[in-house]
Amino acid sequence: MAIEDQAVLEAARAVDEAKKVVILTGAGMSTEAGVPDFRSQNGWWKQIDPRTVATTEALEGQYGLFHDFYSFRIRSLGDVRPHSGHAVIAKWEKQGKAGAVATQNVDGLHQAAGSRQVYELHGSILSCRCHACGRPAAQGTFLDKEACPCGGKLRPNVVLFGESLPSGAWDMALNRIERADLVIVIGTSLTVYPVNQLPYLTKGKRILINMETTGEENRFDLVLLGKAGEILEAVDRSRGQ
Ligand code: BV8
Ligand code: ZN
Repeated sequence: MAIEDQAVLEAARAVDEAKKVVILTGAGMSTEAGVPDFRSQNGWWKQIDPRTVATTEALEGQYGLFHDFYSFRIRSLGDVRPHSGHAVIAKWEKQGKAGAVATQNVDGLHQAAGSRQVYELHGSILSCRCHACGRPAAQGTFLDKEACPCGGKLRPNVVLFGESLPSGAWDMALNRIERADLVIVIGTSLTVYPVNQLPYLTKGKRILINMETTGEENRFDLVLLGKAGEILEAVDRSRGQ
């Protein structure tokens, strides 16, 4: 049996044996649905460094660039649909197997695939608000580059660099990970703090599924290198053996 098949079988057994599974995902979970990630070859970071645009400085000082970056991403989500890997995770939740999904993604694909316990640690691009007064704003109003009635600038409800994470989502994700007996980390370079600390806060088993190595492999019990969708389907097919 090929090594990777052995790893797939081991992962399937770990899922079968686990009572409380938490899934932690990053941008690599969305690329097979057509959403570019941030740091690999054709990721966002290659064209534009989001660390200079996904910031309150850009929002307040370079609104044109900020607005271009986010309106392009909102529009490109238009016909994006979840892929088979999202469907596997939603299925495991329905089977009472996967307890929760903690995601760094802002695209809503886990929810679109049917996952219900989703903690959006970096917020969501699907809704907007006024940066000055906090009043909710329709996505179309943001896309039309209109200002809030108070005169403030509109922005998506994502967590920008330098902003703190939504405390509700963070507390719930932390609580579930601390109590989990299996945490599966999928499609993240583990470079963004503080989410990159979460995998190590579980007493349970840690599995990493990623296209590239992250340098953190030695901190995981099992590492499967490859495409999230394909690996999740293979693990799901191998369950019950
Ligand atoms: C905070 C929302 C404090 C917006 C995002 C210096 C050192 C250490 C830390 C810092 C530092 N300077 C500043 C910091 C803190 C900073 C940080 O970590 N910076 C990094 C860049 C060093 N963090 C923050 O600012 C956070 N806030 O710390 O607040 C605080 C506390 C109290 C009060 C006030 C403040 C906020 C961070 C949130 C930023 N917002 N997103 C938006 O989306 O536009 S981050 C952004 O990066 C996305 O959310 C993205 O998901 C996230 C993480 O990246 P990944 O998901 O890992 O994506 P990436 O492309 O990197 O990796 C994808 C991986 O998948 C790759 O490895 C690839 O190989 C793999 N892959 C690709 N395709 C597939 C695949 N794998 C499998 N299958 C595939 N098909
Ligand atoms: Zn306002």
